[in-house]
Amino acid sequence: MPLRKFCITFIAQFAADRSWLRRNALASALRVAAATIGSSVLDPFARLGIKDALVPFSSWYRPLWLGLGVVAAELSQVLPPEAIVVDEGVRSSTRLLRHLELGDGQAMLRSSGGALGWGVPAAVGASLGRPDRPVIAVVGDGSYHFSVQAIWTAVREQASLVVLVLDNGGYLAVKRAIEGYLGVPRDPREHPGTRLPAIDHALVATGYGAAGAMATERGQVAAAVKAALAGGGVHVIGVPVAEVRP
Ligand SMILES: Cc1ncc(C[n+]2csc(CCOP(=O)(O)OP(=O)(O)O)c2C)c(N)n1
Ligand SMILES: [Mg+2]
Repeated sequence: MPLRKFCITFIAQFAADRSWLRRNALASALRVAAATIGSSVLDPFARLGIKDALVPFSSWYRPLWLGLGVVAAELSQVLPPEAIVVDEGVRSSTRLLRHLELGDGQAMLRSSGGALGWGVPAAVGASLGRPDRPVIAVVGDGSYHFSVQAIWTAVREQASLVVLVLDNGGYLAVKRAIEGYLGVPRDPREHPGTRLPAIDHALVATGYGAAGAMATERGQVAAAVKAALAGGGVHVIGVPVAEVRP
């Protein structure tokens, strides 16, 4: 198959695929293909990062991620009046908090320290300490995996909580720190060890006995959180989100 036709077929298949995980896997494959072939056709896509490369096609392409404003708005819709929200969203936090509407009876727990892995255990503690109040943790995909085993504790201790994993594909804060060090707004090069592609965070949680779900489209965050709160127990919801850059 000529290279041009291969590329068009590949990107069309990528865009049409309904599975977010498969689409990410295809994006990774495209990067590998670009590195292997070194083609002038594929290189721009891989160098820019596939998400950015697809922006021009956004009128017909269903995005891979949700905007944080959308996530916050949907969460605000379904937060019970006495909810406790735990935030370890790292780079996503500012935008999330800007759009999240919290009332007087609702509480927000955050850490002033920078040690990752605080969020999920803090949410477990909040739930065990205040079983009368719904607990919702919002954590980065990296932060989640720093202490994911706390999900097992939560299940074992019969806690009730909902964990939203904001999946921006890895350690964005580390990438941003490298760019800050270089003094550039965006460094298109690969930064080794900063990507966490194609992890099914919800499925990992099911291995610990929790319920897992994905929210990939508008309306699904609100629906998934509402259903999780109604059902009780421990729920992890994976939410692909946009990278936040200044
Ligand atoms: C215990 C610990 N290890 C490493 C770091 C360095 N670190 C700071 S932010 C970050 C990435 C966090 O990733 P994620 O939770 O996905 O948030 P994002 O930066 O993508 O918004 C890392 C590894 C840290 N702060 N604490
Ligand atoms: Mg991340």
